[in-house]
Amino acid sequence: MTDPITPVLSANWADERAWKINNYERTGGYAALRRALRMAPDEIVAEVKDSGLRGRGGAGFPTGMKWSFIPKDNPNPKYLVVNADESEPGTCKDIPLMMASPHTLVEGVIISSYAIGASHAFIYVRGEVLHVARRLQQAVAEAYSAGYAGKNILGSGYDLEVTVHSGAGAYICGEETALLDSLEGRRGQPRLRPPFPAVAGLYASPTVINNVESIASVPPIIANGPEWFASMGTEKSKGMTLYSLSGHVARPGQVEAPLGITLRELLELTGGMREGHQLKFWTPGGSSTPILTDEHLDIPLDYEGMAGAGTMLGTKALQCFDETTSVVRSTLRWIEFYKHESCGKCTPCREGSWWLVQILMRIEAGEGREGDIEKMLDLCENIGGRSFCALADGAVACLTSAIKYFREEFEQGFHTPAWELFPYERSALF
Ligand code: L3W
Repeated sequence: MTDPITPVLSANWADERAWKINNYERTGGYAALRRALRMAPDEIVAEVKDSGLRGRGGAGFPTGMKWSFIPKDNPNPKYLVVNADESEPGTCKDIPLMMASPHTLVEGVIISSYAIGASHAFIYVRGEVLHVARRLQQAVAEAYSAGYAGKNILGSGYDLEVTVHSGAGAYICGEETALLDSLEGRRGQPRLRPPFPAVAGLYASPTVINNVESIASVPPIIANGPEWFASMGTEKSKGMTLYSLSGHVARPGQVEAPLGITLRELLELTGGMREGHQLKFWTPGGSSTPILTDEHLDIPLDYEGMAGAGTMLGTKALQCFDETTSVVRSTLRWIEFYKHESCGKCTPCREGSWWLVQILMRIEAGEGREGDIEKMLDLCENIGGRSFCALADGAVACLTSAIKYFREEFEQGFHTPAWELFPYERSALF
């Protein structure tokens, strides 16, 4: 049994050549695929279900259950789509994974496609990260040459095409249905769900869309068995996972640890906050998840623990801010991001995020007006839950939670600019 802190996904990241197929094979790579091809597809789905793996892209939906939604009697081709459009602020786990060990993902793609009966798999990579797309293309080409992809994979009779597709740099295309529109050659905008992609996805055919980390978790599950994976983590949040640690911490970067670890424990493992400073607030899953404070340091980083604290585990992007940070300015920066990235399809998100930026800008400048906080909260109520996709919910989550914990800082913005209250930040800016 693996020690709960022994890395799984990042096990070979220290090897600078781990991305070459022969190095990956040397450390047991593609053994899981060989095992999988001897199994019936349904057995693989059952193993993934039994492992308790939940989607690592933000929502935590059970992966095996999602796979089992693919209708068996639908005559259309089935597709697997990997969401590699990592763009959530603070989130930096899939890109390092694909750079360090692209074959972990490629092997996961082939096993997962076989399990759901897909004939074609697409890896949709964020447009800005050309180096990642190149690395994946090379890995996919190596997999074809080795007989792991293409026709009659390892003599099994199973055929699979794998395509790496680069996006054009829009955050919204990380939303699964906007991603499908983009992949089909259209402007990426969310579709109404249901139907969910599992029933009508790419080209209106049954499609499984999973995050990079979810698919990369499949080979170790098939190699070591579902009980091994389920032995790590907590009762309902199983396995090891990648956390992105950033902000005012001593050692930012990716940390692999079990679900259910606390931020206090993670900070102890990684050297804590930068010297002489204390944690003020943090995000559990990037800026789309409500912020937390130092009161929440001991809450388990799992789906249940974070829901109990009124937030979401999300992408596990732990952005930590110390006492030198203006919460007003951070919130403004985040909402400017959502305003910029709103696809414009839904009025509450498109217009509401613009209005929030206007009000936050004056509060940041110390020119807030009486009633501005109530106005923002009212706007948030009319944005969240009133759009096609979760971008709108994400846009307001940071603001409502910031007001909940730091209302007085917003009120100070009625008379004092944030740069006077937090002079350190000003010197950092200019
Ligand atoms: C079939 C049903 N399938 C649900 C599937 C659904 C999807 C998955 C989860 O948002 C979150 C969001 C961001 N039949 C189904 C079904 N499904 N019911 O399950 O669905 P859902 O709607 O719960 O979430 P979502 O729309 O996938 C994801 C949060 O993640 N987030 C942002 C992440 C950003 C990135 C990025 O940068 N690329 O990942 C951060 O926390 O706010 O709440 O597959 O089809 N009955």
